[in-house]
Amino acid sequence: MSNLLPKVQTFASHGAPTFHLQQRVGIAVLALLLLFACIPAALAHEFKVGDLEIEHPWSRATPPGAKVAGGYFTVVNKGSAPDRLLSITSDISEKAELHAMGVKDGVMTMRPVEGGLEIPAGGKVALKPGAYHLMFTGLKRQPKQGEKFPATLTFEKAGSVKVEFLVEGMGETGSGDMDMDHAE
Ligand SMILES: [Cu+2]
Repeated sequence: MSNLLPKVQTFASHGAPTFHLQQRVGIAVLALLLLFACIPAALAHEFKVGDLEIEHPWSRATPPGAKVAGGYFTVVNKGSAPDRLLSITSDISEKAELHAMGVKDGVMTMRPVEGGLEIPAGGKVALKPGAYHLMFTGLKRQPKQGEKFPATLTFEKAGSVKVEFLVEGMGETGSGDMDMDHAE
């Protein structure tokens, strides 16, 4: 690295054609760097609104005729005040509900979360199979593996943000998943 600078100066002193070549190589290198810089961002698949980061929203392909699909993601709150996930809308279903899992009389059940889901200041909440999750109810069509469908999440303080749910395979369960009957 230490002998690079004198060489560059030598080339530059040869005049314009060399300079143009160096400039072109420089642009090509820059383009490559930009390309590689963009790839991790695309894979990360995350969205931001205010102090909140929504990481990797995903759903699951459903069998023909299914009326519900799950929705999962992690919300990270980088702010110093708690926020609250209030509602979700998507064109893929009539409604989307926030559900919590719990045990009632020894049976795992799910119930709607009343009053929204708190995202603690400086904390995070993971929506995943077997825990808090979204339920897209009244599906208008079946989500297909590999596609992304848009949805809007609305938070009490941060406001609304458009996200995209990546549809994973039907067998994608995540840890602790329960084979629940989601019928209403
Ligand atoms: Cu549910």
